[in-house]
Amino acid sequence: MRALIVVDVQNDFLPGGALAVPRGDEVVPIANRLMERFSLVVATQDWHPADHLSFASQHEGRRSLEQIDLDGLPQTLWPDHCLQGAAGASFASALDVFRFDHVVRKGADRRIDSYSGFYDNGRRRSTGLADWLRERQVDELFITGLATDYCVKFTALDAVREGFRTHVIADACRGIDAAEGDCRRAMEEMRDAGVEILNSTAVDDETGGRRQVLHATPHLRLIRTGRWDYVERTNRGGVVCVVPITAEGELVFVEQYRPPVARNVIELPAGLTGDVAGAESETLLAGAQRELLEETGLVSDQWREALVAVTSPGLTDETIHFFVARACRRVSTGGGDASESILVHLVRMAEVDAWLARQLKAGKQIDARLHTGLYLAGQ
Ligand code: VGL
Ligand code: ZN
Repeated sequence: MRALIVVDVQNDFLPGGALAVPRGDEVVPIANRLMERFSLVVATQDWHPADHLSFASQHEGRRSLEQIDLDGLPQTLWPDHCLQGAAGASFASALDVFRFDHVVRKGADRRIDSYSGFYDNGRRRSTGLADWLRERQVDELFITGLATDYCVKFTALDAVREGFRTHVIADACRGIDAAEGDCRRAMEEMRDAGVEILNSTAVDDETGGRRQVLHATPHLRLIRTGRWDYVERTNRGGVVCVVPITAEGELVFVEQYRPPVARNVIELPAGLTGDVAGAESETLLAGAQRELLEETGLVSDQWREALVAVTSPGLTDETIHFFVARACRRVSTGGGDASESILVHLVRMAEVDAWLARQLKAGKQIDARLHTGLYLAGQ
């Protein structure tokens, strides 16, 4: 799975900004066009407190572009830029920010700068980006943005180190070039580290035509690529499905009315992670635990991530993470949140086939994922 990373395309790095990158504005239309070709887009955002120690203004008698030692690390000094919440830190107004699936803010710790989207400059703290990408099966990254010789370079080098197949899209990047040749040297350094440098036209050719968003709602996008139409979820998390088994060896199913099939459907507890306001960065496991509790009232101490699989690859890019939860025990009534009306069924393993046959006879539908769960429960 591939993802596009748009690095620091923020007002302060555009012509007229506090730390203007020459012709930085030229990457905006290219980034917009590239974003149409990726189903996963991550943006990084330089996000400094007003007293950040990379600012020359914080060091008596120092000027921008001078080098100092900061906490044992070499640090280039910069004009004040990308102050948290200020207009200079906002993404370029012409950038299609609605296409971002995830935003990584960096440089918030005043004592250390953070050029890379993955780690601060001392590799003391991770931003969680590598894990976020791996959780979504991403193994290949395409990087664009500003500035070639700083944040693009450090992001690309860390991407290689984290094991991603990494490409930098040269015509979709611009650099500062404080010293003549900085950008050229940055490109060489990236190439020597194993980064593939290419042009956006090569990405266009490879991805076989643009992704047209035919329609978008808060939850779904209808996409056309070439002659194929399909559906994507807009949510930033993942989809989780739980195979719950009680201490007594019963499987736990849920039943609810599903409008698309106009039937009650027997399913496994499932849901989206990161769809709760205030918990957007919830992990997949935490999301699975929350869904199980909300829908069934059960908890478990024995979780295993059992399978990652696509569900209907002609229809959607949806990928589901299956978790098996053993020795589940009841702590509340379940039944879903206020908007849901969910029945919970506990069925002995040996009786599942006969029980499902009765449900079908009674006019209910059975979710195919349930059968995947039965297989995983037997493993
Ligand atoms: C950057 C210098 C300071 C960048 C950020 O985005 O390349 N450069 N802060
Ligand atoms: Zn900065």
